[in-house]
Amino acid sequence: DDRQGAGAALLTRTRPKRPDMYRVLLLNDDYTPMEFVVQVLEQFFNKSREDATRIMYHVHQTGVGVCGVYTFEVAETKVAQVMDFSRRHQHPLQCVMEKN
Ligand code: TYC
Repeated sequence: DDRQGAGAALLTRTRPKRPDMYRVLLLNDDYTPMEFVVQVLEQFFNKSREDATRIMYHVHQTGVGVCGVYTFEVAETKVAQVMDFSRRHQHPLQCVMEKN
């Protein structure tokens, strides 16, 4: 056991536990241009043109699609970046996160 001191023993874990993971999702709408969605997937989710196009069509056809799975803080940041980018371009594109 590598814990040291009462504080460490009582307040912390010896083994780091796997962090909760969150899916970041894009939602379909009738107005955001397909090319803009592909650009979002390339820029914020590091997708290739091919993967970005596949994900965009999946969202277009089913209503929702997974952009990636991240820890809470990273997922939160991605959602905020996409929502800000979409708002600035006056597109209604919605990006949300949900616990895995
Ligand atoms: N449905 C949009 C259109 O026909 C394209 C689109 C795809 C919008 C995915 C949002 O998350 C989205 N222009």
